[in-house]
Amino acid sequence: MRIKEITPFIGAEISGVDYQDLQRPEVFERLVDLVHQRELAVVRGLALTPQQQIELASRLGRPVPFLMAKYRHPEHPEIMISSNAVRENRPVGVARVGNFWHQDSSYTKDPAPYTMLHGVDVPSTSGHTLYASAADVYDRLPREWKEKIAGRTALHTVSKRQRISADHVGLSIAELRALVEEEYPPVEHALVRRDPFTGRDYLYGAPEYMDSVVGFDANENAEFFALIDSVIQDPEHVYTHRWTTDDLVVWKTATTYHAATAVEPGATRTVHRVSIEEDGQWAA
Ligand SMILES: O=C(O)CCC(=O)C(=O)O
Ligand SMILES: [Fe+2]
Repeated sequence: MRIKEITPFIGAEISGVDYQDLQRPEVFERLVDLVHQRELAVVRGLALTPQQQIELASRLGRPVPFLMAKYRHPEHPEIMISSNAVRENRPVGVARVGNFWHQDSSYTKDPAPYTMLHGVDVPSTSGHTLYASAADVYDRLPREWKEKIAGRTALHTVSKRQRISADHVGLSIAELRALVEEEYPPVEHALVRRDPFTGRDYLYGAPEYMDSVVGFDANENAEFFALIDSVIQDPEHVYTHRWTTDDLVVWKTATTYHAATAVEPGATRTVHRVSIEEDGQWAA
């Protein structure tokens, strides 16, 4: 087993382990520890069946079946197929998942703490995933902004990113908005939180999943969102994960900002995604 830090800010990469090796508790615990300490861990070249991916996920917590049943893996509801492929005129999975900067499911009250992706069919020259550490983002905020946001909360919402589905045909934008608000009412989260594993403060909230900071006026809000967009996306502090087949990538959802990049025309990309709820075992 070889381990290296990917960047000084985020990520650890493990190579030279297979599924059998990960059955050894000390090897699996090393992986979990790297996720906790580095926000994100990549295991390169880990061939896995869907069943094995679910087995690994269930040692980290409780895999949760994806909300929309039609995009679940047909035999394994815990796996969501994130894919732009089309087979027999039907989409194999959900296309364009997470193609904007976000922290997973922050618009919900209690997001699952881990996400795990397995690269099943991945192009090498596009469809990368960008990652930034929310603790590093917080560290890089100007001091006056750290003071301005101290103790504040923000309203998180999925409405900016709501997808139009067949059920929505005929609705006005206002009606659609009302429907989304009913299904996913805005939730309030503290803007600055402390990671129990590293003890570091981190920023919680991405502009695409936030409505506003409570107590900010429209100008302050716009200024703050523009600032954090630029801090999150600073190329010097972003890790670009270029997928290779059978990469397993695991991250802490709260402290990891990420964005999937576009897939080049003509290429297909399929990753298997498992969202993992806390079951207490790894609570700090
Ligand atoms: O497929 C990817 O590159 C990541 C998409 C994403 O945001 C997610 O799976 O949470
Ligand atoms: Fe995501």
